[in-house]
Amino acid sequence: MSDDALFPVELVQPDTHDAGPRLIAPGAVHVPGWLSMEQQRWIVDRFGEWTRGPVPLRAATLPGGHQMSVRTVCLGWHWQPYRYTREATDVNGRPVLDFPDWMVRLGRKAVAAAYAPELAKDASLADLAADYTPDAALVNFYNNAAAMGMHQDKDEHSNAPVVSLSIGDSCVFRFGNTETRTKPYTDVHLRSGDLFVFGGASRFAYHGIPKVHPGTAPADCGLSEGRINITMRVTGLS
Ligand code: MD3
Ligand code: FE
Repeated sequence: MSDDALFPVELVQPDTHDAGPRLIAPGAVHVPGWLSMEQQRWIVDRFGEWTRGPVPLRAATLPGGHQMSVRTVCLGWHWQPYRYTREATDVNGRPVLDFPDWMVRLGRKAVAAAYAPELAKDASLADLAADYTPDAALVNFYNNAAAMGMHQDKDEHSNAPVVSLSIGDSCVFRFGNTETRTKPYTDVHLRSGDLFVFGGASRFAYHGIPKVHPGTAPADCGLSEGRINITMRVTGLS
């Protein structure tokens, strides 16, 4: 018998994942396993619809000419480096899809779950949930080779929280600081169904995705390979 049958390589690193929600930094809360498998499959079905157009999944080209490895489709407002528009003028000029009402409701539930007073330890954050009205979502797709470098999200004219949902393969999420794109940072494993909310003092922190772990998607999440990440935002635009 081979040694790897006796001592199997763990695809998923044991970590604090089963310990429940945790505060990573002020305003940054990780809620593992927040979406049910049924909700994940339903969202994956919607993702299939969104990618059918009018604007296809596309890898954005940064001003230096570098093309991102992550591909994105947007809802509500189309993000292009580094602004939001109603038409995808950097892709095919077509209008962006509407931001769905169900996603506004999901965003509110997400902020309420993450900023429950006993978790966030900041009562002012708990008040944000009821009025939270995201109007843009970036829906990112990562294949096995995709990664996202350390960056800040500051194209929004609002300091409202960002809600992040992960489906499919797990990844390493690197959460940094607001001052530099380098250390200190905290690496967190994000898995299918996880919620992460970034608000308050964490809203403008540097962050990135150094690595996706191929073959780690749960069989019943609806995605056989790759990783989907939805980030809901308040653009502050009209
Ligand atoms: C922290 N996406 O779309 S989600 C992005 O998994 C982005 O696709 C990553 O970074 C992904 O901009 C990370 C977590 C995330 C999203 C937005 C944030 C963390 C954030 C904004 C501010 C602070
Ligand atoms: Fe980001």
